[in-house]
Amino acid sequence: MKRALTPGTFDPITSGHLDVIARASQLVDEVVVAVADSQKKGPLFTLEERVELVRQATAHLPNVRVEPFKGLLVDFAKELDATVVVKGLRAITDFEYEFQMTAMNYQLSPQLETLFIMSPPQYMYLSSSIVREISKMGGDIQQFVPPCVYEALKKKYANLQ
Ligand code: COD
Repeated sequence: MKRALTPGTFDPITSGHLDVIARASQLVDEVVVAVADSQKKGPLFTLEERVELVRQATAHLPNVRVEPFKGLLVDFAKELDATVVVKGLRAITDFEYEFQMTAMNYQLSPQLETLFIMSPPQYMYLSSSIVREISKMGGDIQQFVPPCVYEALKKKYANLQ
């Protein structure tokens, strides 16, 4: 069985993330969406909330499951017997950061392959941080996120006001 990890912070999951996960699920037997703790990023949603939103957003994809993780991605891949990491690549600004992480992961675990799926044009500039900002300022983010995230963001910012 070929198992891939699609890791991220998913704070929150966007349509761009979902596109990568769905396309990865066509390539392997099973995709595990690995939701990182990412405490140093000071996420808006808790780890449990992010996992739950990813679960709801990917419920229609039968070979996708969602797991939280803390610690190194390479260790989590070993634990789950995953041999591939699939990530999304947006416009050029992503490249240096992704390149650095891929190079370090390769040093730590050469047998773990990293594949990149290029973002389609409509999601090329979409990020969780932009979605959070637009939502916080009352803008319409419906076209950028799954419905569960739209509702969760509305609720989160209403509670924070
Ligand atoms: N279109 C396509 N892809 C997208 C889009 C989009 N619109 N938005 C995001 N993506 C891709 C990103 O390029 C990334 O590959 C992935 O989705 C996740 O994005 P984020 O922003 O949710 O997550 P990040 O970048 O914060 O995730 C970083 C990790 C959690 C993967 C990384 O920090 C990690 O592996 N942490 C674990 C600790 C570890 O092993 N550290 C050492 C790394 S060398």
